[in-house]
Amino acid sequence: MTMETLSSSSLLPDNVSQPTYNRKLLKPGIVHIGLGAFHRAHQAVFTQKAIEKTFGPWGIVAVNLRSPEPVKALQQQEGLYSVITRSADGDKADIIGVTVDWICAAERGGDVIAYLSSPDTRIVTFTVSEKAYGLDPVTGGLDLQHPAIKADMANPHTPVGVVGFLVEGLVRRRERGHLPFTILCCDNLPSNGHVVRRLVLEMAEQRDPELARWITEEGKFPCSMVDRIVPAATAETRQRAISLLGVDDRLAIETEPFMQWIIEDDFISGRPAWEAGGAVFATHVEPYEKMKLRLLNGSHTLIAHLGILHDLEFVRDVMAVPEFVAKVERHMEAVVATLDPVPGIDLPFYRKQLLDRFANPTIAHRTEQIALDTSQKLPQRILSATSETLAAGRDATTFAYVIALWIKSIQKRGDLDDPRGQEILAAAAITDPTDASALYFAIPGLFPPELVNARSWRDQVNAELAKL
Ligand code: CS2
Repeated sequence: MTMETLSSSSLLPDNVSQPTYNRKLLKPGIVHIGLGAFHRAHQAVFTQKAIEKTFGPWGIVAVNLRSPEPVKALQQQEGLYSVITRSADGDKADIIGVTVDWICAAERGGDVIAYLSSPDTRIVTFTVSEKAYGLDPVTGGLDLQHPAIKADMANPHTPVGVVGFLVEGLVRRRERGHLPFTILCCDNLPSNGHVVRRLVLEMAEQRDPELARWITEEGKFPCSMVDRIVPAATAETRQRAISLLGVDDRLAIETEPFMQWIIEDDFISGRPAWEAGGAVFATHVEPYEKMKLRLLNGSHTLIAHLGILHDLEFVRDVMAVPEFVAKVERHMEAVVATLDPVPGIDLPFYRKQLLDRFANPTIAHRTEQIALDTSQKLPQRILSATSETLAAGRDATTFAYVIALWIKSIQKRGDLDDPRGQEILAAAAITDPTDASALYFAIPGLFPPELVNARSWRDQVNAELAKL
């Protein structure tokens, strides 16, 4: 049996579901860039639920920028894969069928541009990770030294990066008299729509100020907050899929039951009924983003480095140590003081729910996975909350503790998977006995100036380091 025959089989066990719509009638309407685990368990699942409720032309064209592997697997499985939801109640698998085409951009960039130019494409979503945007942390604009930005400025018709593809797609649409597509960022960045809008406009301005004016007038970049814990798949995931489905699914992933998507309802040419999957449409998404980035992702960063220091492989292992849970709770307490009220959210309940999600014994979320690219994650998860806490005259020890954990985990491992890894490792190689974190604070743009100048908070970082 293949995924294809499985998806139309009438003999599925109760804990396996298949798409309830006719896949053959599904037309492409969304291009998604970044075919990672997160997209497969989040936007694709919401889109399937939307189509099941209200059928429409919202098939997804899945684009991976560099690696051809997931694209090949999708091709072999005719766009089908399974999402295994794990909880104390047991495992269940949903076969997802909303993906209607698949492209590796590094191999067939022209086909990506053809889709982006088509009036049938009404929305472009993307999950490419923080480091892929070419965002200068100091200016908030384009980092002209970023490899993808450099390449796309030099060769705009054959883009390699996400901003380059968006701009080239918009150029073609304008030439053909089509409206722009709605640009919907699904990465963990604060005000993610505004961030991407600025990057797209800056690149467009370099190409043609008229193009930038057109995008300013016609373009839409709704902000969105995305949430679901989706660990990278392992050999065990694949084995679990075989026992649930009876089929070897190369793209199977496993995740938790919780999923959340808060979206600014600002689309140019319609959208799927994502609310069918529980998405919430809001006028202002920023309060939700801030809450999630600081409480969930900020705690994740704390847990990840704490875990690495204590040789704990998974988030759940850290959460099994009461002393470490107390550190997470202390952190959340300090973070909550930086948040405005979030409409419809009971923050004490949200916090409690997070502790339970982190502790989920069926989810194997590696601390090393979360520790990847920490330099790109600190600003929105830790540093902005630190600056606000200090400005309000409150205690910021927990934030100093997270920085100390990060520094200590780098020193422990001696290597680092991070776009600023070389500079950071150079800082880790020498320790000034009078100011142990000094060289980290000297790395340009890593910490905002108000924290570089916060002498007593930096002393706290050193004090935490000494304790570790
Ligand atoms: C994690 C996130 O890897 C990480 O940095 O903090 O991927 C996290 O699991 C998701 O944002 C949850 O929605």
